[in-house]
Amino acid sequence: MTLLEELSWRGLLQQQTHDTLSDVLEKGPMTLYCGFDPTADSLHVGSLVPIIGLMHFQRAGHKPIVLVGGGTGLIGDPSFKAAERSLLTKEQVDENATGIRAQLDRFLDFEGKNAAIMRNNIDWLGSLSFIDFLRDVGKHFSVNVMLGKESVRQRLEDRDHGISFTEFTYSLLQAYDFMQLNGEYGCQLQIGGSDQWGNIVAGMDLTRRVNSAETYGLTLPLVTKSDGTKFGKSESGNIWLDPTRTSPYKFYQFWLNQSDADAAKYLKYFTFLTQEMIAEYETQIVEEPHKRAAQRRLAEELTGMVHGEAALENAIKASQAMFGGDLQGLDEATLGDVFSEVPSSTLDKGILAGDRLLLEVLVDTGIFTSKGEGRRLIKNGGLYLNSQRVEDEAATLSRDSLLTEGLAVVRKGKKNYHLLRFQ
Ligand code: 545
Repeated sequence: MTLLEELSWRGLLQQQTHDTLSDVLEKGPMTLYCGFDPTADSLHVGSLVPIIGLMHFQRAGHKPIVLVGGGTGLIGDPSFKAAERSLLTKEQVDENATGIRAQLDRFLDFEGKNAAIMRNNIDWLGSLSFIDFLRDVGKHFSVNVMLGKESVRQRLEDRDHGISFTEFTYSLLQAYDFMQLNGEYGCQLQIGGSDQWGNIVAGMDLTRRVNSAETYGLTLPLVTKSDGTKFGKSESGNIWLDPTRTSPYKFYQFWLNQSDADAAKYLKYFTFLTQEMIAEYETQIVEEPHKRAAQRRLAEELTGMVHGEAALENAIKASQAMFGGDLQGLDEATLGDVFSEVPSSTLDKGILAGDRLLLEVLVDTGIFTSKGEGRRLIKNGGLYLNSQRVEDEAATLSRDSLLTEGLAVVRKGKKNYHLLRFQ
């Protein structure tokens, strides 16, 4: 199967500028690029599609360039954006660029025969002179054509949400990058989400005019959800790749919670599983949907790829915690995450001196309405402290009752959790 056939069955091929692109790609290694503007200090799950696109190209022997938009990020891409954005400070863009550089670094191989390259466009855009830019670049662009671009149509029609000269010029900068990378590395292809079509074509035009070189463009789909809500968000906001913003547990849960209608599509988009394996998951979604095998695999592949194996193990363990799984070894942050919606009580650490009956403390915190209720539950084997069954109604509370530095988890029966926080 050719690379583009592979991208096509996965649903990753939105548009291409030339039907001959596949033939050219099959003839030999091509250098290609995709750009990421540092508009935040972390990438989110939406950025994964083009990243995985670059990975497919690299696996097929082509040479990917990851471009961090330290220059373009100072301007802001207006493509399909409803309103003008406020400028970020130079310090902010710089800081963000450092963050996303480190993230992008993990997905591609920067060594070997077709080693990936990472560049920042501030290196060439930062020193452009305005007069030279207007003479050497601007002259090649027709404002008439630019006014006809779908990506800025809304902004031109709606005076209340107009577009500044600054944002309107954005696509010239992205075009300049393609020309630059074509000159410096012989880069012949730019890929991006479908919102990038106009910018990609602008770069091809400029590269043809200035470098007399033929280049190509390819777009990938923007990820949608079958229920029409926005992909990449949970109740608590964006799903980021940065583990301090979205914990690996939350990240794992995000994928685990995808609907049956989306699970197979996302396995094709986001994993490298073969067509046969995904077909098996498709069958399982129909025949045994309650097992959620496809979602589980999706969550495992993505959490492993983005956060590594250790974080994946931890996320799986944390995901079992709510269902009676072992709690030992989970750190306080993860436990806080897992039990974020469970009632909790805050107690003084002094209470851990060793002479207070657990039973009494649980009555004081309202977990039991009476000692009698507590005794009955212990007799029936239904009280758990940190996933250990409490056998003795005379058990006292001590430092050993803690699961972590300041947490203990009480479980009544199968599913009734209560968190004890010690301060
Ligand atoms: C800049 C200079 C270039 C080539 C491309 C660019 C960036 C491009 C753009 N891309 C988007 C983006 O989002 C912010 C990233 C998260 C911090 O704005 N003008 O930078 C997204 N891109 C990935 C996909 C995209 C696109 O990074 O192309 O379509 C999302 O799927 O929106 O020379």
